[in-house]
Amino acid sequence: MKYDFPKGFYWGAAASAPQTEGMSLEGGKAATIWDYWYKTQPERFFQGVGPKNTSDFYIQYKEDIENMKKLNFNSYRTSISWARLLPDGKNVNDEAVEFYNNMIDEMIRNGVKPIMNLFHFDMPLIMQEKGGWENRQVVEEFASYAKTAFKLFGDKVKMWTTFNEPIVPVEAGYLYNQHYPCVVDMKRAVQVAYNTMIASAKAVKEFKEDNNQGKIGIILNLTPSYARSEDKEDLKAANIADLLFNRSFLDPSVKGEYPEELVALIRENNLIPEYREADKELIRDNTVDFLGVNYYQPRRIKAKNEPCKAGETLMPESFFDTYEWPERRMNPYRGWEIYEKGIYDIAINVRDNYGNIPWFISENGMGVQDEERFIDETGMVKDDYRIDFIKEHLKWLHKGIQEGSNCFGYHLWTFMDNWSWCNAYKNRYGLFRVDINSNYKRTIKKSGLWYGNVIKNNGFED
Ligand code: BGP
Repeated sequence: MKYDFPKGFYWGAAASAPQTEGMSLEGGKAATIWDYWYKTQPERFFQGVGPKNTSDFYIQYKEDIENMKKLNFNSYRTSISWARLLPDGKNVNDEAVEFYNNMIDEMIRNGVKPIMNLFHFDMPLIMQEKGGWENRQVVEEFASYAKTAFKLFGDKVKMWTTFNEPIVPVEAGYLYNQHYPCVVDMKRAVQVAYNTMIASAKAVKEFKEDNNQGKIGIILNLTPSYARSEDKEDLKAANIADLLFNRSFLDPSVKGEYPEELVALIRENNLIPEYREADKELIRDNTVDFLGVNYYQPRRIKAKNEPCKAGETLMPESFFDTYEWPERRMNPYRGWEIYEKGIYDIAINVRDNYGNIPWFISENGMGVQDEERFIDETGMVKDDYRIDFIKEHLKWLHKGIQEGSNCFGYHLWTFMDNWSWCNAYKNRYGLFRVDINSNYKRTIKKSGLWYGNVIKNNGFED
């Protein structure tokens, strides 16, 4: 069967500044929470590898963009580093402006449309010292950073996104002790989520006021919640997980309001954050033009075996249990379930419940450990598993598009192996292998050649 994608489909890959640029304390850049956390607790990072050099994109971006062109990319998403652009929070760093201008120009010259994101988990340390997203002042600082970025690069960049996976700093930083500041407190987590949403709406407002000709969106990791059974209690539990992890950003970003059920849940549990009266209007009037969806895995949910005990610390899992679907297939390295149909379910959900807003897959990919095992005699990683992974997801995406979902692109995570937060270089995701022990040398993988052909043909046969 032939899988043809719509004309003008956006093909490419995604990355972020902190995971690829390197030069994390050079070029005038100030520290982020990652630089600070690594300095204070290097043992939290796989094999002690920190954010300092990451994948050397700051130096090698020209060759990288040429490689993108060789694979026929027509688009690429990365982010601007807030701490690089405004190291003291106020004054523009000229070196950063030069770097981002050069990078953007290089992309455009090579026919690769830049999609520029403003925040990818990389809170500047000086902002975290003020309380990070818990402090409303930081929301204002973010809006002014967004405005600066639009002014500086808006003539060339026509597609912007406010946040990548804004729920992740909430979960990882304020619930599950996975990212700095390693707080475990649901009340504070809700405040962080709420203020982040306000920050996104304010950035959209700045963008629109700037009379910018481009489009602005947000990138959300949507993890469909599948209930164990049709039993009322299982369905209720799955709905709560969906409200907390998906709809908490999806609804206000696209529909301009929080789901009533979510507000009720938050209220019943005394978690209402501090807010301002004008916020409602701000969210209502500043919805996004398009949506980026990162899809990696579903969530399998069942009703709680035992109800929470009084006095127990409140967590999302106070409302549901997760379970292992007996038929699941796993990516054992990352510990994530592989469920390709999830991408189709998202496509249909966006079509039916979110006004069929233009959207694209902004991340999807497979992280594999010890990929050197698969290097052949020519030095190429033979990553057939990655080709299969992409292919199977694309088939389901294709079906969603055939059925009318307004999806305009597919971006793989990621173009070249990059630094994955606490996992550092444990799991590799790239179309290019990066040798971190040898000047970050890039070598194309089998999946890179395959993907380049898919793009050339705007689809594939299988
Ligand atoms: C997403 C992030 C990316 C990237 C990816 C892979 O959640 O937006 O930054 O890291 O996941 O996940 P990981 O690096 O945790 O393996």
